[in-house]
Amino acid sequence: MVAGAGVSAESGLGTFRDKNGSGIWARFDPMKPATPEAFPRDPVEVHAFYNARRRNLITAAPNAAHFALVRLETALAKRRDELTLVTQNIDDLHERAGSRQVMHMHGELLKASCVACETIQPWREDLGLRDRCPACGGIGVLRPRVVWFGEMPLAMDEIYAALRKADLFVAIGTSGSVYPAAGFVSEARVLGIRTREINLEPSDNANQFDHRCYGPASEAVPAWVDEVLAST
Ligand code: BJW
Repeated sequence: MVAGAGVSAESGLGTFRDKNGSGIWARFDPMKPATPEAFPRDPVEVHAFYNARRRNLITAAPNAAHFALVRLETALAKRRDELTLVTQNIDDLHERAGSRQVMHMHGELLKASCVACETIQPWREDLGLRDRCPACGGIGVLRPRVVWFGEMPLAMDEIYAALRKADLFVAIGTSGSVYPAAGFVSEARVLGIRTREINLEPSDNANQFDHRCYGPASEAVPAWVDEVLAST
């Protein structure tokens, strides 16, 4: 399963390609800071963008979609089956809902990485140019532990290994516009795996899915989980 920003939208975290122009998304073009070139050019703005999102995340709460996926993971584990939950989201709402195994392919907002010594550490405060890396002591060398365009997403070997073993691939709340996640559905099809999209509206690659259901994640995900658990 691959999750996207739509899963956390009803927790108030916003999505990347929304056009409603509210909250932090009205103050920043969310795509501009998401490049490794933007950071050295304007670290103050990039830090401000992620600091605002980190503060928002800390006060947010998981929604019914996150909790339904915990229910699915737990039920599958009881019958020695497995849910591989890959998220493009950098929030920790799946973990806070109780998911035990989450692969964050685009990183985690509540971690910082050091560009000098490459140490990764938990980070819940605002991050800025005066912060010192607790590992190497360097100042101004910390960046959010997130994957920007042109950088290699995380855990790709594990993700492709899980995909090869899967009997169902589900994409939830993702626009299907950012690779490599957007390509998982075509890879699943080549492997003969059934595919399902759950979204508010058809994604960019909706026509590649065998099954599609549309509605807010807080309703559509619990309904689908009920369906899966009733049929097994
Ligand atoms: C709801 C809802 C509700 C709303 N209920 N649903 C072709 C092939 C392969 C790669 C490329 C390619 N062309 C270009 C590339 C490279 C590039 C790319 O994909 N660019 C595209 C713009 C085309 N990809 C990369 O660079 C990636 N790296 C890579 O490919 O490495 C290989 C490599 C390395 C080095 C050199 C060369 C190659 C890295 C991608 C990193 C993406 N990073 C970001 C920022 C992360 C940090 C942060 O959060 O700030 O990740 S960008 C942003 O987009 C973020 C997201 O995780 C990602 C995906 O967005 P998502 O989750 O789909 O959100 P939205 O907003 O797009 O969609 C929300 C959806 O929810 C919508 O469908 C709504 O309908 C729905 N929704 N409310 C249910 N209530």
